[in-house]
Parts: sequence; structure tokens; C-alpha cells
Amino acid sequence: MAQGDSTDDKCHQEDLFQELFGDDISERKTGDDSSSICSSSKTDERMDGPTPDGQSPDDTVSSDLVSKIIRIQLGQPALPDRRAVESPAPGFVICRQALGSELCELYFEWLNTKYFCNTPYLQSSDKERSGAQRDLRRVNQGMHFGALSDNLTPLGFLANACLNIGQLLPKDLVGSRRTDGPFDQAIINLYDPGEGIGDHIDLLRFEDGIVGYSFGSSATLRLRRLSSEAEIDVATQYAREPVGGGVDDVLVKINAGDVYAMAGEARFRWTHGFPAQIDGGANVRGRRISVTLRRLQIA
Ligand SMILES: O=C(O)CCC(=O)C(=O)O
Repeated sequence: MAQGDSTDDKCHQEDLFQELFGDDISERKTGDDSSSICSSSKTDERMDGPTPDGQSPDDTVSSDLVSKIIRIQLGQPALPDRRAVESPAPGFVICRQALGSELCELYFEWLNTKYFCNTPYLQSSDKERSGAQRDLRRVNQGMHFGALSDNLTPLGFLANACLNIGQLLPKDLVGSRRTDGPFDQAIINLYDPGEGIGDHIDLLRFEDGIVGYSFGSSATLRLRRLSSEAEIDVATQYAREPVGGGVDDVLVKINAGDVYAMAGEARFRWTHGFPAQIDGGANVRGRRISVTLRRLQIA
């Protein structure tokens, strides 16, 4: 659902996009661990009509799905704040099945329709079959810039809901997030079989406390502690080699409906990534869509 549609907003968000990601963000998504083979394109929730990539979301289907999502959200109590969480690395916390399965499926469908309606499903065998596939520009990222505070929008609901899960984010961060809207930037990533994202630390332009929701296929997330001498700037560059030895690798299975948060050490001293291959096979076995929520530092 559109949030802030003015032309000024659009210019601002385009400037911001350039500042954050430059002209080319193709390094972000990888088809295997050693080389970047999948281009990323961007769509923006606030753009009307076809995007620069020619993507034209099916608005009717999309708004129908939004209505269903909102109806379910309104009918269910706020997420209880005493859910069990796991913490496989310092500052990394995961809450399993934070969303019910019906909501989860609707979110997947809505995100797929809204951001990736023209992105053909890619099977890993497609990649093996054709080298040309490597050059294909596929839309596999969507962006949202602007406050995510409205519970009656799907992304706004996700942004608010995670604050109710006790222990997901440190209390001081949750406190500061409640006053002026929890997040103001979302990145929506699509992964088909054979796709992944390189190990990285999110840009320092974003505040501490990053949250990720997962929909669709399960996948294994790899967390790697940076060595004490590793420069954090290097780790924001989608490292292809482990930055700092990779001695403390932690693998975490992420399933549909799970939500994870990275704060403090996990945010700044551990890289995270989804390897394209795990144990000699594709990490993602079907389509996976994630929503990562962040807040920009005040300049
Ligand atoms: O897909 C995910 O859960 C992670 C995405 C991510 O790390 C990013 O966009 O920086």
C-alpha cells in the first residue's frame, strides 16, 4: 500500500537509493559462493505503474491480498510478548513461526505479486543448463523507503509486530523505536533455487537493530564472526571470502514465518549471508522471499 506518494518523496527516495547503493547493486545477490552471477534490480513500493524495469504489478490481485492480510491482522491479538526465542550467536535472536501459517502464505503471495510478478521462477537446473542465464537481469529485489508505522499496511504491520516479541531486540532499541516509528526502510529479496546472498554486514548508514522476516522456502543462514582486526567497511562489501577466518561459523535454518533480529555484536561484528549451495546442493529449494527492516541513521 502506498505510503507517502508525493513527487518530492519520490525524488528524495531516488537520491537516497543512489547514495546507499550506487548505480549497481549486483554484488549483493550471488548464484554461487565464488562469483556474482545474478543481477539485482529494484522496484519501489511507492512508484506507480510500471517500474524502470518494466515491472507492472497486478494491482487488483495485490490489493485483494492486502485486504485479506489486514482482515486477519485485525482479527488476531497482538503477538504475545513471551515467545520463546533462540540466540545462536551474540546479538542474533530468532523467533520461530512468529506469524501464523495462513498469514504467512498470504504475505508470500502478496510480496510475490507486488514485487516479482514478472520474475520467472528459476530452477537450479536452468542455471546449469545455460550460461546465458547468468547474464539475465532478473528483478529479485524490491525497496521501500519511508516510515513503516501504519499497522494497516502489510509492511507497517510487520514492522510493529516484531517490537512486541520480547527479547527479539534489546529493550533500549525497542524503546527508542516506539517513539518515531520502528523502521523506515525495507528491502524485499527474492531467492530461487541456486541463488543466495554473499556474506556481509549491512551498510553502516543503517542503525543498529535490523529485523528479517522469511516467507516461502526454508534456507540456511550463515553467520561468521569477523576477526578482531577485520575492518567493518570491508565486510559491508559482500565478501566472497570469509572476512577474518570464518572460525566461528554458525549455520541457522530459517523457515517461513520466522523472524530474526541482529543487534550489537551480530549487527556490527558478524557477517550474515545465505550461501547458494549447502552440502553440495541448492540452499534454497523453492522460492524464498524475505523482508528486511532497517532504520536509516539521521544524517
Ligand atoms: O534474505 C535475507 O533474510 C537477508 C537479506 C539481507 O541480508 C540483505 O538484504 O542485506
